[in-house]
Amino acid sequence: MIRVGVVGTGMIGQDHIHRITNVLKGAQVTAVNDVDEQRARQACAKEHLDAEVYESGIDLIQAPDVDAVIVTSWGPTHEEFVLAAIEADKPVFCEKPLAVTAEGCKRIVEAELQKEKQYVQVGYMRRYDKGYKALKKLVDEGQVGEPLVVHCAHRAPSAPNFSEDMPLTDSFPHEIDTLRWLLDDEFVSAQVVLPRKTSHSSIQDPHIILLETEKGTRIDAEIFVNCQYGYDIHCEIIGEQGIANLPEPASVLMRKQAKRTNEILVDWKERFLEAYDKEIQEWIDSVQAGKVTGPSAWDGYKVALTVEACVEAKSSREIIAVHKQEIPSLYAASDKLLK
Ligand code: NAD
Ligand code: ISE
Repeated sequence: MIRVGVVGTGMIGQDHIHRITNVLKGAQVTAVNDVDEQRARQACAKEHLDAEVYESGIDLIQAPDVDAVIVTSWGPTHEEFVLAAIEADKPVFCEKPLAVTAEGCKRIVEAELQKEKQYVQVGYMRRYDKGYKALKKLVDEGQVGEPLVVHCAHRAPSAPNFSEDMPLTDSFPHEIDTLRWLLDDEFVSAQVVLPRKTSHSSIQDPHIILLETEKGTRIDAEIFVNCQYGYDIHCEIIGEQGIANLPEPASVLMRKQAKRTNEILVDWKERFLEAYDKEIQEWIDSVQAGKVTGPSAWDGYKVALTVEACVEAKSSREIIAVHKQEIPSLYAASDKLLK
């Protein structure tokens, strides 16, 4: 049984604690920490857990009875905790973002390179979603031919706590990671187009992001985090031979009062429930096997480089190049395994 320590027991931290305790196999949460100690204690009580509550995340990471670490605290704290886990020789699952700057992600990559070992999995769960996996299989088999254009939309009902650039730094990273993986390609440039703003928010919303890849595929993505009507994720790949769409979540089609209706989910936790379960189960299995798989620190770094290009593109209104980086051999091997 893998003894897991969780740093950050907020919304998604509690969710992962719940799934490890009640749904998944092979691990148990034996240690927790949160800057809000009360929240850490409540998270344990909710799951009837007899876990030790640590005063600091670093103490938890260094504790001899913690085998592996989950970091689900606020984004700006991730880098410190991930570096501490690598230093302590412990596998670490870090929710997105790996770090809030590309420089921070690079420091994590360098720490792994120095140890010549991968410790980190980043929480890009869409790679574990059944629909995205089916889409990738189809693309890999060449069923729609070479992908030429991709249309994406990432819509959430409301995001009252978002600051100005968070649709780009907090929501869009999911598309960035998924598209690199789906297309087996890298981004070369980013442009951000700002449409008329919704009156339901004080920040710019929606955004349209245009990305270009090394192979020349063009992507347009609408990120609309106050769309009101639901949590709705779209991805349409236009290939040389045909078009492939991400499947919609299953939902009963109802005919009533002269209308045909389908429900639309409103909560991201529901939309990717199975994907989160699969993601964390595979992480536990990989920890047991002694070889971390899944989205790597390198993937987290590549996402951060693209996010930085998007933020600069938004403020400058120009097309901004995404920094090109050669993949170190440590990551090249595991990258192949994932594809
Ligand atoms: P949250 O605010 O609900 O929870 C974060 C918790 O971290 C809080 O309880 C806070 O007190 C704690 N915390 C902050 N600083 C800390 C520190 N230094 N040490 C220990 N605890 C600390 O936020 P959330 O929605 O759970 O998000 C957490 C992270 O997960 C974010 O990085 C977010 O982007 C990511 N996230 C990912 C997904 C996904 O779909 N993969 C979904 C939601 C959130
Ligand atoms: C949130 O942080 C997530 O990661 C969700 O998966 C995402 O869809 C949402 O837009 C983000 O705010």
